[in-house]
Amino acid sequence: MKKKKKKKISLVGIIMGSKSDWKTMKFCSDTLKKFNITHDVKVISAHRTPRRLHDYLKIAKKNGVEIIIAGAGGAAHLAGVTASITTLPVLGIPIESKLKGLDSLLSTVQMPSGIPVGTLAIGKAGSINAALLAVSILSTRYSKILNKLINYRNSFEKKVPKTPY
Ligand code: RP5
Repeated sequence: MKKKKKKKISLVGIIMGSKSDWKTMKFCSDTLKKFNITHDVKVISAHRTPRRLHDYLKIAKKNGVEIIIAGAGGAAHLAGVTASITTLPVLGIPIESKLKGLDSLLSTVQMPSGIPVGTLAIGKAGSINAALLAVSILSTRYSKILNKLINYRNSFEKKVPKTPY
């Protein structure tokens, strides 16, 4: 009898408003890969593909996704709309835009009370930090991830010189 293939569970779901966001969101995926965190990556826009967002969130929760990371630029409502649909924690990455990402930052961070979005910095730093924050959240539940995070922090400290010259 053929063995049934074990379904790979994604712990993190990365979504972004446009394919053009990938150059920033790739840093998030690459950082999760360093920690061997299974994740899926989708282009889903709150205004261009609202049905896709609803469908994805339904499936994501059923499939074991524990954290959603959403990146969007301009009038960046993707993270907020996502947080309004799901009870999973949502981390938002403001993508650099024509206004240098300030519009994206304010649209993502300024959620009225009731529906929170954990907003990171604009662009690459936010993309990397969203992944690291997801790692940190997951580390409270998964000891393997915690060990990796501790190692990462230790190696990070070693990389910083003690003097500036
Ligand atoms: C947003 O509009 C996307 O997240 C992207 O950052 C921005 C521009 O999208 P494109 O015109 O490049 O598809 O919805």
